Amino acid sequence: MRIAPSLLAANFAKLGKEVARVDSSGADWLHLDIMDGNFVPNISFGPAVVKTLRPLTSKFFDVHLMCAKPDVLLEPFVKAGADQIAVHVELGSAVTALLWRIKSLGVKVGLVVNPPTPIEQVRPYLDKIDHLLVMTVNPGFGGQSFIYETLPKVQRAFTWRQSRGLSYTIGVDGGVDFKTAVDCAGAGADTFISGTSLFGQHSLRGGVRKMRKLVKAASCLPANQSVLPA
Ligand code: S6P
Ligand code: MG
Repeated sequence: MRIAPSLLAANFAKLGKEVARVDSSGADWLHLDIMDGNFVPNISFGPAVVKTLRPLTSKFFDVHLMCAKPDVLLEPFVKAGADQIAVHVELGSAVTALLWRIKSLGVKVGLVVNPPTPIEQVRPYLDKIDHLLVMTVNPGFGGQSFIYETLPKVQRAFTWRQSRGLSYTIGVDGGVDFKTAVDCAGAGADTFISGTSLFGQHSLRGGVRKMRKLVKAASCLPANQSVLPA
């Protein structure tokens, strides 16, 4: 069970303080959204910013690349301190090489699937990844409403993991709040990316604690069983 605040919803005017807030929040990962203005219609930040944040926390840096040409960015993000890098399955024929490259750089390997993309497209890669991220909004902007039609994908990912004896984590990203996180946990998600909802709490620590408690109670996994260490 992992709770991952998404930095995209932080106050960028005081990014260092926001990372310190995450550091003391009890969250497991810090989710970092990288947008290139091409794969998605928005731009966020790059490896230079991540590098400046790395000394501020020992939290697991989960880098979500929403980029049309992520190959040139992999090494810079690893050097900047990424612990995991996730690329989109929508990149098609480039995906196999990207997953191998991420692994060869010594960080965990993530694969992301957008709402309109059939979940079957991730199937050939499941034994090559550490993390599967199901987008629950169309990526590009924080603060969007959760798309409920994506939940069956989480259920399929959960079933495939069990039936094939695999151990990838199953994340959900977009519109994840205290209600939708519970619905995702019931469908099989174990990793909850939340931007607007968590950063909107007066106490980030309180928000993380509340979300963890709710998703634990709704989880598909027995209380004593975790897929991977947090
Ligand atoms: C969605 C965005 C996601 C982010 C986002 C979630 O457009 O690209 O990948 O992780 O920060 O934010 P929120 O506000 O929906 O929880
Ligand atoms: Mg994201």
